[in-house]
Amino acid sequence: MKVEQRATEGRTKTVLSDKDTLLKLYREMLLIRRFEEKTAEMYQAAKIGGFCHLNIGEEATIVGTISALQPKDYVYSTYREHGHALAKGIDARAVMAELFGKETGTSHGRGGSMHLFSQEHRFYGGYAIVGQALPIACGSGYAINYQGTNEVVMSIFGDGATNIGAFHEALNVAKLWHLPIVFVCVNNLYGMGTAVSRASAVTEIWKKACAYDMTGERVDGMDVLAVRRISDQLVAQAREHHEPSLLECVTYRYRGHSMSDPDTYRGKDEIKEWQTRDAILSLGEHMKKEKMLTDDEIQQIDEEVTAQVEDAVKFADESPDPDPKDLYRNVYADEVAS
Ligand SMILES: Cc1ncc(C[n+]2csc(CCOP(=O)(O)OP(=O)(O)O)c2C)c(N)n1
Repeated sequence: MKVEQRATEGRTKTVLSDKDTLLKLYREMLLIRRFEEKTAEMYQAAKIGGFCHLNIGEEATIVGTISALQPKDYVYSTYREHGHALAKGIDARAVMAELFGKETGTSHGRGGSMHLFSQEHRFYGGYAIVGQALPIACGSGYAINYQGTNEVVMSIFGDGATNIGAFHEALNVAKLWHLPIVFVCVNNLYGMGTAVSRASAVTEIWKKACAYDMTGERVDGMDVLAVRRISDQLVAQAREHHEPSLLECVTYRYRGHSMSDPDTYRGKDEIKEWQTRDAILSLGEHMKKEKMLTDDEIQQIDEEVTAQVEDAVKFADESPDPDPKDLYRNVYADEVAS
């Protein structure tokens, strides 16, 4: 499928050609790919329990959007969030340990795959309910305005979430109150086994922004440089003018909805066709053509990233389980002094 972009390219002046930036984007996408491949392996080996949703195929959308943020900006995600957590700078060890249910994990092993969280990294989860995080992201946006600071909130969700009431409530209030939020819809064309055209009356999700008089953009979510360029603009719009926006990134997940999905609702040819546009391979080819990267360097980056993931697995495996006596810890917040 050829994604028809909006006139984004024409509006965009920035050209992303700095070698260090491109290398960083490449390495981050590869880390997510290798991390998720290993996660699938560990799930099959029963080291990881519960539900588990992978980001494989969506790396350009993840890295292109989140890399446009500053460390103090906020990210809210969904249950498909391992890649988002890594892109926000959380250590692969802490993410893998959380998947293993260990005390050293981001949520001390209490959250698992769907509930990664790190206050330090301003990564505010990890939500299992479709559309759940959007109004909560508005709360962070409101707090930023109230406190007069200039952080930005990025709220990331799937196409399925845009048919949920909370999506419309959040966009309405964000526009009304001029909240500094970039709403990012990861349109991977399916919500579990349901194609977007069977669930949404409007399949071009960016158009839903017009109901709230909000900037709406659509970008090829397999092209990390295109995603980064438009994200830079929308993040600047949120930071400088406190205006929210909706960005639709059209992408594809190569694997089933979750590890337990037999993936029978779509043809193998469709998956193969999307894989011909793989974002990591494309950026590698682009950098080779521009003489920024050689085959040997690509091999070396892969070895380094693979070693990082192996180290995360070893760390998770050797980490302690939570102590049963702490079962009720963190169930309720500590009492706040009045
Ligand atoms: C309110 C609610 N309804 C139904 C579900 C069951 N459910 C889990 S994932 C999912 C599909 C969501 O698809 P989408 O938002 O496109 O995200 P993707 O999985 O494609 O990343 C559904 C219906 C849920 N978790 N929450």
